[in-house]
Amino acid sequence: MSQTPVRRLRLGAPVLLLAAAMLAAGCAPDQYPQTTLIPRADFAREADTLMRQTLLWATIVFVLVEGALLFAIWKFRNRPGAAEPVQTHGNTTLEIVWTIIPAFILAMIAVPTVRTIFKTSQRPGPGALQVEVIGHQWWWEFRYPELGITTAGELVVPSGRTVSLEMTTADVLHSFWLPQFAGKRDVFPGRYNNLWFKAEVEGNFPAQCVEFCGVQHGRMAYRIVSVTPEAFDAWAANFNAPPKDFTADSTANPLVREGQRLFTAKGCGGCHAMYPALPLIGPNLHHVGSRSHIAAGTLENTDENLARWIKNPQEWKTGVLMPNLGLTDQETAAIVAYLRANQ
Ligand code: HEC
Ligand SMILES: [Cu+2]
Repeated sequence: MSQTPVRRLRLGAPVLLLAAAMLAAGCAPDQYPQTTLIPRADFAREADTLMRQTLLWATIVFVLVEGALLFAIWKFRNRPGAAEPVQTHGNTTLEIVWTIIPAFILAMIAVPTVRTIFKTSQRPGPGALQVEVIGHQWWWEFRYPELGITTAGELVVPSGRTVSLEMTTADVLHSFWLPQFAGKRDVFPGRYNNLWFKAEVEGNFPAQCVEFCGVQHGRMAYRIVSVTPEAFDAWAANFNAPPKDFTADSTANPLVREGQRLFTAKGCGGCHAMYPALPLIGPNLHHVGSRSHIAAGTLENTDENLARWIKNPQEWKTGVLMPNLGLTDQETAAIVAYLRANQ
């Protein structure tokens, strides 16, 4: 009998598993993976260097200890007629050596560890871009006090400039993580924790809340969008422009005007602000049309996904704190057009 089907299955299984995992994740692989192993900022490099140094010492210890163990097993294995090996009780030289060597290795790990802890706990100096990070069930809010900006889901930063994050939560504990740029810090109600980094590259990087915070913790993602300083200034200037009032503009697209009317009539404005710096219960939606993702970084910002979300947010994020407002397809399309026009 041929074994081909079995072999094909064996080869196919890992490929199928990978495909299934990607389907489960619901997305194509990101341009940049969500990993700490490719540092792209000063803070992340500190942690990475420490990790590599510690790993090096651990590898040396592992090779020496396992090597000695294997050697002893081989050398003193039982052989027919072999005499009992020499029995040693107490050897001062040996004891001094095996106390000094581990003490030396521990010092080689402890000194850089403590140094890195102190260095990464320092507050950045003046000139850093201040951003307030606020965790919510289940999305992250970003406020730029110096720029008068409140936004959500995407932390936009200029590359080459230190960003100082003051972080807290509006409800339960969450943990903010910048995989490629810095470490993780838990956020607590009524307390501010700091984290800082200076992005070395531009790009759109995925990240994820890392403290279990309720039913939709898994879909509490966000993006770190690093852009050139010029692009950042342009983004901030554009963001600061007040929202357009299409209802007052008789030449505006009627669908967009209807969308703006519905946005107020259906109560969206009770939870969502359209003004640049106004925080409300839900994410600030000023310029939501220009974000790369919606639903806390979990859905690509296409017209289809925006409509799907607005029509029934509970379908994608069960238990989410945005109610299903029972909109018709037409009403949804009008609101999508309005949100898109405001960017
Ligand atoms: C009771 C408050 C509430 C109301 C009313 C409400 N929302 Fe929301 N909305 C939220 C919350 C909370 C979120 C964040 C959900 C999450 O991702 O966990 C959200 C998320 C969103 C998002 C995604 C934003 C992003 O960047 O991820 C959009 C778009 C949105 N709402 C549009 C609307 C529209 C349009 C309406 C009116 C039809 C509306 N919302 C009504 C609370 C509300
Ligand atoms: Cu969380």
